[in-house]
Amino acid sequence: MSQLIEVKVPDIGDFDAVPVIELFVKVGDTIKVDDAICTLESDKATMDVPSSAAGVVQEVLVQLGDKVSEGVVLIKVEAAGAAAVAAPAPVAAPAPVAAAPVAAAPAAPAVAAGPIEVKVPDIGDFSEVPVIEVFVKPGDTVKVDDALVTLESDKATMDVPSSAAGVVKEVKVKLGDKVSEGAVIVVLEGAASTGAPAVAAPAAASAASGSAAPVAAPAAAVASVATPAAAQNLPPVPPLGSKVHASPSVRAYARELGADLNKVKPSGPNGRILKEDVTAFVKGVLTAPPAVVPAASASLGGGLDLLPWPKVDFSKFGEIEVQPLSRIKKISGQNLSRNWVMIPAVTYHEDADITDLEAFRVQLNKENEKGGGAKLTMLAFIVKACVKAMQKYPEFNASLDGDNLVLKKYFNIGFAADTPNGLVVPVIKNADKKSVFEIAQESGDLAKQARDGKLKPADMQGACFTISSLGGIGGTYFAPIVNAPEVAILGVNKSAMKPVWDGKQFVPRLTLPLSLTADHRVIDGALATRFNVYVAQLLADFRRVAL
Ligand code: CAO
Repeated sequence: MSQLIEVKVPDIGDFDAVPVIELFVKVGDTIKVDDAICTLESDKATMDVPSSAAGVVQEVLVQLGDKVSEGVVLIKVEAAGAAAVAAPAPVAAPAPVAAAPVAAAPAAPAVAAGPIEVKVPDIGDFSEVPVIEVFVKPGDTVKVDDALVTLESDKATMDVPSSAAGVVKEVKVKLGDKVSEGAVIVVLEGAASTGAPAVAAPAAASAASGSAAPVAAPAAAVASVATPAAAQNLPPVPPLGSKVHASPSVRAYARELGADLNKVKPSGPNGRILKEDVTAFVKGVLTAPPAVVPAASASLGGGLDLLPWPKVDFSKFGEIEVQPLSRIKKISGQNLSRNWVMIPAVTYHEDADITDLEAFRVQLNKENEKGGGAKLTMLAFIVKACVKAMQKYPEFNASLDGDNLVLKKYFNIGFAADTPNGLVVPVIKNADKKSVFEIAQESGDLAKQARDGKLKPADMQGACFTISSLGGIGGTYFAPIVNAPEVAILGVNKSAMKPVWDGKQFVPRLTLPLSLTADHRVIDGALATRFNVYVAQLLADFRRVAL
């Protein structure tokens, strides 16, 4: 008859509320006695919890990141027969290799400098355990808690930390040596010891409780090891069921670098991951060219999945000349590419009737000629109209910051300026507080400085909204690219006389084409069109700006 057996966290000595960092089983898995169920890792120790029962996993009661203590049920296993059930009788578990108590004991008096032997502490039931890694050599300076060697039996991997700080005078073990409690690992000198290592008492691990007849329990219920105290964060989540074979110090090293041990190719004995393997993996990731994703997976939509840029020998087809891109073109090119790719932008078009405004502008400029004042430009009127529209529709004076929308209470307007070296965007600060004359004067000055390459970084910072005017050149409509982190940009082309139906007849009206591109994450189509219509109304009758 089948029966359900709870597999619990056995006695793990002094440890309590230890996070589950790896989980090796899932519902439906068939496991044997001694198969690892999960790995627990505190800041002091990494422990594999082996199963005390054999059978099929019916329930997994813990998740990655859960904190567990002795007695917590990890899984429920349906055992096919009595022979598969583990003994409820307590078995001896290896004691945790205590590292921190050495360093943490504030009361321990400092010992005068001199040779100090660092020995294998109490490692529970283990003896004659092979040394599989040696981390130090003569001349190295070690701190208390630094891993000196890794020992590995068939049940446990343990880092032996140093119980003192100092300079390594002699390393008494080499790879493959078998050591037991009390064996000298290194001799340190010129150091102050913090006292004798305090080790946790050997723990008795109770295996899974089952109601059936007891059979032989696993020899070591918990493998206990020490890690550098610094490593506290959980590593990248490994895929369920995978078993990474690495010492605690290597795990800590991988965690520090953010390397997923499941992806690291082991080169150590029995498929063990060495520190060098982690280093090689990280180097490989950093130096690898961007992966070309096969077309089949491109359709899944992850990443950009772009083909590499075409490499063509143009000289094969005719004479060529190679010119390096200007600094401005290189910088703006990167920004434009990012904005084009990352912003779900839509462009909305509107025609503004500027017949009266243009007549007004020409009239004012005539009057002004006599006084020698700044020439009024259409751009200055458009800046003023946009500020008014942004005051009415504040979403246009905003930036996305994660899940937040940052609404600005100031009105700085950038305008695209074409220069011999490329496009720059000087900014008219606090345009809401400036007159059209002042804006015309300032934009003229900034445009000149831009063409002369004299703009300072501060002149190009802090814009809330941008206007790109091609009106002096021509064009009908275009689709400008939003200048992130702004959420909208207004493109302007050359005004032209167009026949407009006034209800009775066609009349010639000076029409200004507007092209508003807006970030759809912040501004939807209805709002964008309202903004555009409002700007057109303001330009059609500029008295509205004063309202
Ligand atoms: N319709 C008709 N005529 C226009 C006009 C418009 N929308 N805008 C300007 N003009 C006229 C001006 O009145 C001026 O005529 P006059 O010499 O007879 O007075 C002439 O065109 C030249 O104007 P301008 O372009 O030099 O001056 P501006 O103040 O309008 O613009 C600036 C200044 C800096 C915006 C402009 O010089 C510029 O660099 N524009 C290019 C912007 C750009 O490259 N945008 C594309 C960026 S990519 O998205």
